[in-house]
Amino acid sequence: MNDTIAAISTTAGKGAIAIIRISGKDAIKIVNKIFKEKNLEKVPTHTIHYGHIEYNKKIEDEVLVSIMRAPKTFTTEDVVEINCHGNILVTKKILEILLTIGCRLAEPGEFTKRAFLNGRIDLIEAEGIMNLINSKSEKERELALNELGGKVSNLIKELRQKILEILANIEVKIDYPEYEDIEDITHEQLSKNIKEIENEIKKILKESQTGKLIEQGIKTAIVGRPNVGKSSLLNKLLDEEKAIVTEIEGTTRDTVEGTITINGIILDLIDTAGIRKTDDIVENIGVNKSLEIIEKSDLVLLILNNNEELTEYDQKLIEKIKNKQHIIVINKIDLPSKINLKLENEKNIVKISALNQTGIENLKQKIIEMYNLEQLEGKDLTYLTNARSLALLNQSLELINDIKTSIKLNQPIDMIEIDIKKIWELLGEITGETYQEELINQLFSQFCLGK
Ligand SMILES: Nc1nc2c(ncn2[C@@H]2O[C@H](COP(=O)(O)OP(=O)(O)OP(=O)(O)O)[C@@H](O)[C@H]2O)c(=O)[nH]1
Ligand SMILES: [Mg+2]
Repeated sequence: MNDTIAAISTTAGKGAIAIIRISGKDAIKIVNKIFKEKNLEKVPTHTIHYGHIEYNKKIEDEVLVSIMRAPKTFTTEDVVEINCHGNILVTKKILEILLTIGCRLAEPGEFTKRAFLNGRIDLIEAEGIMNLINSKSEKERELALNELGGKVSNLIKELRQKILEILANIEVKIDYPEYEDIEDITHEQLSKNIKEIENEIKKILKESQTGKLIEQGIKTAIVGRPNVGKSSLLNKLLDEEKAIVTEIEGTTRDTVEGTITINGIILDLIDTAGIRKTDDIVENIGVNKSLEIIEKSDLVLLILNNNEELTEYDQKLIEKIKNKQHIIVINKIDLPSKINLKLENEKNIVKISALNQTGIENLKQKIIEMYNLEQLEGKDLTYLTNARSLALLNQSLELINDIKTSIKLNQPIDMIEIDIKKIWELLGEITGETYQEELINQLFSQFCLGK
């Protein structure tokens, strides 16, 4: 942490401008050595300076240099940003010079890591930065901004505060038994307190499921026998002729993918090869892949042909998707109905004609209902999304179950207190208030270089 780090903070492609970022106690001194026009060590903080980078009497580029002195900077250290021309040869050259005259190349995520270690942001905010950089939809961007802005952190901090109060109550009685006016915390009281904490954790976990949808989208597989109209449906949903449609069975042999957004949620659509028994080697590989895709997807759209009786393969597929989130789509309703489908208790059936483009909106509406996407509009997106945090919340719930058992068994309060403390620590790992160095290194290494 004592050295001064540098990295190119913009992407490697061509652009009008690229930014090289330098952070550390010698940041200004080092850049000053190659800035031609003026003495940057003398300029006020948070100012921008026009000039040239010169090294070994050679001008390398015309630049704007931002000087930001500690502590009001991203890392809380002295930070300099060089805006140069956006060509990889130019940026690399300037970076090389910086590395020769005293900077060390930053590791991926090291700027953000310093911001965290110096206490400017917590782990949820750091992860928010990463999520913002990686966000693919408008909703995901909003969610990341809430993480970044500390809203999500506050949720956890409030929960920890409540636990701390319970702990304080217990401790006071243990440390000062002579104070008669402090009431003993009873098992009954404790049980009530723990129930409250449990409810809050469960609420965050439940809402986080939606967060996961926003972040990861819904992997949607379109499956069915050959020729039922899977590719036709994909094309209609995407509003482009992405997959080949013919009257020949087995047209789609490998998967075709596309993406649509419904109420801000990304649907990753995968059109698959029609499922049947075949001797064609290529088609057979496609069929097996289709079966695999069913396993891996979040939502299955099983397409059946309204104009044909169900076959053995249709039945097999209905059986296969029974325990998955699914919608049965009966296609070709423009043709006479010959389908003999009896499905009691099946709520999710939609009838369409991919050819005439009828029922497509109903299908979308069904998906909106299934995932409560309606409610997502205007909803406060304050919840945790990453697997690390969710695992910690689940561990906390397990401990709560242990505590509930201990209370039932009337175990001494100071024994139970140990588990309560553990929950407090686990929740601290979410925000990074309690952390292990190894975890921190691993986490920040997932960041982009220069961030
Ligand atoms: N009448 C009618 N024909 C349709 C409809 N949807 C698709 N078809 C026709 O059915 C045939 C097969 O359509 P595809 O979309 O290629 O079917 P698929 O399920 O992708 O078939 P494979 O890729 O072979 O598994 C084509 O001739 C389509 O024009 C529909 O709603 N009504
Ligand atoms: Mg097809």
